[in-house]
Amino acid sequence: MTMMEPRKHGDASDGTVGGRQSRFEGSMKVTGTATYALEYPFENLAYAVLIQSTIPAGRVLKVDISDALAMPGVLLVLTPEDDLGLKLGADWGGNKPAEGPYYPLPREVQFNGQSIAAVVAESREQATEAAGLVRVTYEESKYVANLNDPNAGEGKLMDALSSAWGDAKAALAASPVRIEAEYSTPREYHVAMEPHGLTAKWDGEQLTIWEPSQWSHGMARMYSEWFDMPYENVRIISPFIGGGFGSKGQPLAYGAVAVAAARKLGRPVKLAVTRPQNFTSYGGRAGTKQKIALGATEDGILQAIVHRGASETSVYADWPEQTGAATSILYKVENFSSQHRIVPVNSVTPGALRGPGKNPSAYGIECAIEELAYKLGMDPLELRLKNYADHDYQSGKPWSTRQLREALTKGAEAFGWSRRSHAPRSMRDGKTLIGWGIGCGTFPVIRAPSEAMIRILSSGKVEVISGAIDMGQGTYTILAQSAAEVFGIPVDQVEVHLGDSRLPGSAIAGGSMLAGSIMGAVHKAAVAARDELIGLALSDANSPFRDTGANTLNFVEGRIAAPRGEAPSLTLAELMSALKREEIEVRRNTLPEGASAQEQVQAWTTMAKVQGPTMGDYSMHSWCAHFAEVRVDEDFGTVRVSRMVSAFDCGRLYNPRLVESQWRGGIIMGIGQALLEEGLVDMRNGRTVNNNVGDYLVPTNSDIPDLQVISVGVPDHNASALGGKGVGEVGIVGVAPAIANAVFHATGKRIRDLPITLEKLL
Ligand code: MCN
Ligand code: MOS
Repeated sequence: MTMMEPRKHGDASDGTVGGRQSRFEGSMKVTGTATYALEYPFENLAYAVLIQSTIPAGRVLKVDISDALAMPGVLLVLTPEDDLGLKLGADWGGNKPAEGPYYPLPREVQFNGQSIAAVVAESREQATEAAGLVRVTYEESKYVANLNDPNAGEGKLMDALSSAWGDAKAALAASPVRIEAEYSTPREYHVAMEPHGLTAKWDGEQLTIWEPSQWSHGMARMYSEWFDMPYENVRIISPFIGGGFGSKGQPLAYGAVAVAAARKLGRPVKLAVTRPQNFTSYGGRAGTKQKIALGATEDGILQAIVHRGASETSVYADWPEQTGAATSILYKVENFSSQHRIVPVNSVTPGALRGPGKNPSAYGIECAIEELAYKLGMDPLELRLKNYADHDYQSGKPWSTRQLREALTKGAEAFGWSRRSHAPRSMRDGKTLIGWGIGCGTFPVIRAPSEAMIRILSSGKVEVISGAIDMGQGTYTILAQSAAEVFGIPVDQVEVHLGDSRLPGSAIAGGSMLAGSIMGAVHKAAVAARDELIGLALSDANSPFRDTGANTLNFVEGRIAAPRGEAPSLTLAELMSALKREEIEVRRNTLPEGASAQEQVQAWTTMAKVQGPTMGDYSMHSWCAHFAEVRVDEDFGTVRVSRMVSAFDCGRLYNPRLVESQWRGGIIMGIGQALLEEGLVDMRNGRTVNNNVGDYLVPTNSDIPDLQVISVGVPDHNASALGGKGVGEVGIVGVAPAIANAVFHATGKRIRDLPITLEKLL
């Protein structure tokens, strides 16, 4: 089928790479037959419940557990008194800290909502009841509630995340047109539908953990280090995940507690983190602040960008939410200076949340660029095109591919941008103010080595086997498409097995790096398996192809044939039977030839071999341009997003149906970020006040208008083996500024701190 022919759902070509195959596991999920981590049945299961600190900083002086222990069914109460015998583990990068013990239930309290004790009982109800009877006495100390706390301080300058070229200060001072503004974003949370938790089970020296995971191998490695045991002895099982968005990439303190309790009791232990506890058991997106100054000529040529940003981190670990990440690569600018600081506060260490860094960064620069457009009296689309970056000014490297100009122009055309009238408050529908705004986004192409196994079975089925993760983004489906294409078979003849650290190694489902990485490995393994089969078919005495004189075979429409039809065509099953083969199994990885076993384990279990976007000759990123229309009620200040058009360059799309759904998912989260989401901190005690899905607002169906998404990408073979760039995160990046810019256009009010709520507008 050529590109020009329309594809209907269900076409045979839907099952090849580039086809619109629906998600395989979709029907299992909606009919309830997909088993999630906490749904597996176990005999003799015990239930653990966490107890979290109620002060922001200090020390646990005493934990009185006598009443709890006396409750029926209670098996164990763990407190800071208990040495669980754990060791510190290495970080994501595999960097080992100094040797030392690890206390998942520490005596030192570093934030409100830190796990400090746990109760294990015969039932969850009994454990919960008993947990309420544990009495903790603290010694409180001084704390910093959040970035806005007067005691927060300047923080620490992150040199590695700061960059400069030209002379930004001088160029800014000399610029005839300047704007300067400060933007801020609050703490934001993942709120995945499936809360965190696990079941841990020991069988002698073997540990099995059923836990939702974005990275089965990395998590197995971290658990093995905590429990000081061989990596091979830990198994993470995670075939289905109810959303991760960055929160399920590593084991967390509660995981260590459950595994330790299971070891102590000699029973499997299940620990379900409650929804409120989810808000402090791991970090969401850090609160950020950034000041941006832009200088330009009268006709809108950017002369300088000066950027100073900060994000909050915890008092015990550094997590930078890099506010300058997109600032440095979106526009052509000869004079640039950006610095990022991290400010320790008493919260759980923040973490990766869809589009980390790029997301708040794009919020700042994309609002600032429109502020400049209004100051210049220039169409913000024209200003963006005028300052289009022909190469990466930060690294000095050429773009591998950058269809951002096409995204801007095609997006504008589909949106009807040319019908806009420039002046704020100039478009209305009765009492409703209408505004239009643009926000560009970007996300780097990140790559990691991966491994895959292909098995051709005598039944003619082809199995794809990898420890990679599908948390809803589509890994099962695209891998089946990849193998189906190589073997020329219908996609339902392929079976994909994922989500188990015992299976071949894989990149993390994170940093939008999995699809490109694992597709490369599966493609390589499938081609190698096909080649092995061809070799057998041409040489085996029992093969009908042996005497054809052909030197290869064609795999088309489910049949294998010699190129000039010198022999009858066979199905895979018929050929396997002719060859008297039960199975052909091939394992391949994308590491350099000859990588040692140790290097292989390091590649799957740490970030040591991950490649950033500018490590080669090119600068490689995905790009997008969002066009938002808002309708603002003039009397009440309520904002509705009424329409969005978003155009993307993510290279080649392995499955456009799934990609569109990824993009829409990101855009929906971006709408939430713009209008609803805000982790509220009680300044009196550092507590997250709205720690539930009733009070921490995320968008629902009625908040989401028609979202038109357009692909303007071209295959990028520098970025990945099959030409795709990252998809999963770029969709959220640039949405919030597009909406903030539209709100300004509608109302003439510039809201620089998210979310844009009605009280800020009135
Ligand atoms: N894809 C494609 N063509 C490409 C690239 C990707 O068809 N060129 C499609 C595939 O269906 C692939 C999906 O997009 O499965 C995502 O691919 P990729 O961009 O490589 O991202 P990852 O597989 O690494 O997934 C992680 C990414 C991240 S980092 C977050 S955060 C996020 C996201 O995916 N979390 C998600 N999307 C999510 N979607 C769901 N349903 N749930 C989450 O938690
Ligand atoms: Mo995504 S935030 O990198 O898991």
